[in-house]
Amino acid sequence: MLKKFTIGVALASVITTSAYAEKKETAKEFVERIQQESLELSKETAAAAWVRATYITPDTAILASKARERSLAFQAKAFEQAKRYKDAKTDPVTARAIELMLRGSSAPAPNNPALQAQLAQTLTDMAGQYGAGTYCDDSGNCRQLQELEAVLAKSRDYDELLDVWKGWRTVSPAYRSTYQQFVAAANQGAKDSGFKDLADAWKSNYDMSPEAFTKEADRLWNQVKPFYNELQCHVRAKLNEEYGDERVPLDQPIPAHLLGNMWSQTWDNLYPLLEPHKGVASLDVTAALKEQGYDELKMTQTAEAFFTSLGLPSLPDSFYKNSMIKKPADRDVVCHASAWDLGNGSDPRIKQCVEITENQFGTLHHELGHIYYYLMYKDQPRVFKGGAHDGFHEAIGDTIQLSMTQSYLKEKGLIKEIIKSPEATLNQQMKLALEKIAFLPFGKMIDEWRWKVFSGEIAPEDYNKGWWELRTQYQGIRAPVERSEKDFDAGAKYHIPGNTPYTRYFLSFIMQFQFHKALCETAGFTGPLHECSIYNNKAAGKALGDMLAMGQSKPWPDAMQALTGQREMDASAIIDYFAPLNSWLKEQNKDRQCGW
Ligand code: X8Z
Ligand code: ZN
Repeated sequence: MLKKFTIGVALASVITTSAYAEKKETAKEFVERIQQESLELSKETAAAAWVRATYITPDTAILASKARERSLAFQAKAFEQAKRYKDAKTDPVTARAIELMLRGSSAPAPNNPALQAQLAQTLTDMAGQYGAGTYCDDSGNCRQLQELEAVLAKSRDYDELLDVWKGWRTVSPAYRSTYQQFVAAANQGAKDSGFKDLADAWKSNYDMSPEAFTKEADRLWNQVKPFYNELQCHVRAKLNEEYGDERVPLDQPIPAHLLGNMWSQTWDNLYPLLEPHKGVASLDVTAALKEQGYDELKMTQTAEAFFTSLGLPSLPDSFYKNSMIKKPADRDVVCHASAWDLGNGSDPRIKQCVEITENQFGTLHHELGHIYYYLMYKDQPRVFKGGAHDGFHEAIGDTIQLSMTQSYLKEKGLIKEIIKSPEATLNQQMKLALEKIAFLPFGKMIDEWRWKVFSGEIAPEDYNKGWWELRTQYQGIRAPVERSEKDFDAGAKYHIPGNTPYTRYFLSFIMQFQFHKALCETAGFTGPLHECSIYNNKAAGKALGDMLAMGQSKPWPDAMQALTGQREMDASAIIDYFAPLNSWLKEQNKDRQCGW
């Protein structure tokens, strides 16, 4: 999750300015005052939220929730004031600032203080319950999420997989009604801020109308859908070989617990089952990290070294001092990885329960992508501190990971030899597609569900039914056992109780290939993109850093253009990147009945 404390989140309740003085304030003065006050208040909100996320107790719930409530009260008031400047004649910078202030945050403040409290409390409670979530099986073996995830990653035992899949989903029903209360309060907040509902508010963050954004996301999905369908078809066939016709019928959606991931969102843990050419160019980075004694710190520093190789600055000492990179043994924390922009750019931190695996190594790069965004835009006015849009923020660290090629890994001693052959390319592409292509429909459907929940199209009594309809429609997967409205399967995914919008990741997974392509061109690379690494390339680093430094001071197409020369999001880069795998999959599937 990307935590940002923009005006939306952190506005103080201490406006003492009289109505008369407010009236005389120019738009520019108004923007300056609000930023100042919001900065002041955010110290408290952020400190409380950090302590809450890294120390889950009933006491920290009270502190974080109260701080959030104060912040919402300020937000509501500032929003009311900002409306007056909506069409004010002013300079372009101030006009952009006002426009951003009038955008919907992920949880806009309702005007009613009781609803502000309800919003603050429901959010704090749900995230805490998710973070502390534990499943104890019949034999009294109690495990938390990352332990359960490890089973899904490795085991191929149908019943064991089913047990942990169902087990994790015993945690979320406890906050199903809390979620309903959250929706009521946040929807009211969206309405009080001039939006139809919370979905409308979320979709209004992309420098285009909400309607245009819906179409845009659909357009991108339609670009990648045929490729996803090929992948799904092939994976189903391989799982059918592994588990048999009864468990994985060839004309049905895939049972969700067999895909190597708690939410079936990325499937790269199935790579051993799906490796096109057995044993060619072994890519077991996890084993290498373990063998070479990497620990949490060394993994983080190695990720940092990629960014500094581009000419970007070193992380401040405070980053290592204040971040949480290891799961504490003695207390509950929210393990879901996140990056935090504290201290007005001077105290960036990550929070991640790092394990020594390739996946976690990737996530560290992802989080540092957020951190480098914070560092590069730290001198922007507060209101411009943010990604060009939220998908940009999510895409930076992932773009770097696309440069972790065989040559890079060899240089770091994480693989023994570089193997260049069509077979090796296919293997690599399969592994990456199981992460990047498998993710796309998941990235899209999460907010499809929420948009419908917020608009009322999915009623509270249909939460679970609506969830599984979309899971099947988009991903071609199904629940492995009968589910009911006693369950809250959407709530088993962090971003639902954490209330982090999710379309950002769908966009990111598409844009990161555009970014990779552009940076490789800047670096003067002329070969196939899957062989390009921008490691050590200062020209690419400069192009990236310049874009990051813009923050959200300009509409996102300007940032996109600065980096790529294009003004649009476009899936052709990701499709082209995977061209070898795409044609191989079509060949594999030619006698199969695809679809579900
Ligand atoms: O939540 C995250 C990051 C933090 S912003 C670890 N991601 C999504 C997820 O885990 O579901 C990264 C990719 C998708
Ligand atoms: Zn992120």
